[in-house]
Amino acid sequence: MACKTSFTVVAAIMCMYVCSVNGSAESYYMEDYCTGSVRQIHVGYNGVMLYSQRGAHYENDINCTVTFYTAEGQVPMLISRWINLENSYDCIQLFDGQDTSVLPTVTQCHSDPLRYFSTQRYLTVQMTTDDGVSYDGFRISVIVYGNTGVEDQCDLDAFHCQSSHQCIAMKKVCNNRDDCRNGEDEDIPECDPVESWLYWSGGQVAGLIIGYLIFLITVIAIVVVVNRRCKK
Ligand SMILES: [Ca+2]
Ligand SMILES: [Ca+2]
Repeated sequence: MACKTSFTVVAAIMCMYVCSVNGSAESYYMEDYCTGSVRQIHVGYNGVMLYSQRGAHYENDINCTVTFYTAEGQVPMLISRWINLENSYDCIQLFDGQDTSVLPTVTQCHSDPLRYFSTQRYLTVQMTTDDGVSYDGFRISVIVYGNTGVEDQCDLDAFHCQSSHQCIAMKKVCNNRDDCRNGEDEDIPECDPVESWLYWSGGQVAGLIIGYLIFLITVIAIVVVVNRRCKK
């Protein structure tokens, strides 16, 4: 019976790992949206990741635009994980709408953290660069929030707990403690431990491969130990 229980636990851990990887946010790259026509990406429960490019540095002389949209009654929220742009020359612009026909709500040509709630279900992101000097760009999370017409009163370096209208420091997001009254700061895709681990491991593909290898070795070691004990 003990052996059966042990194998069930191993199987459950495997399932949890695979499910958590499959359930993490999908990745998109600004460099795929530079051909002129605005493209739209649906933001579902898991949120999405937006990178400037796949390689080490973004291209010069680009003008790329992508629009995120949510279901009715929800708004996209954008949080930068890191930004590295050539100061004053390479820029991100945010348009509160489904294209760039409205005036940009945010124009950022530097590497400060970026956080923005749209006021309705569309949010358009544009990246433009000049003809010289490129850095490593950005990684931005786009997640779904519940209500339209959000008035975000928090500072740029704070996290808005939407249901309780609290502002908490960004360092309290994903720290395994509920700092928002309803725990929203621990309930966003960024808090997924696998996702965070991949980020800190320094590269998505490398992180994914190393993560799977470590996981497989761990499972094999557990199976071997359990097997030996069962034979005794
Ligand atoms: Ca540049
Ligand atoms: Ca927290």
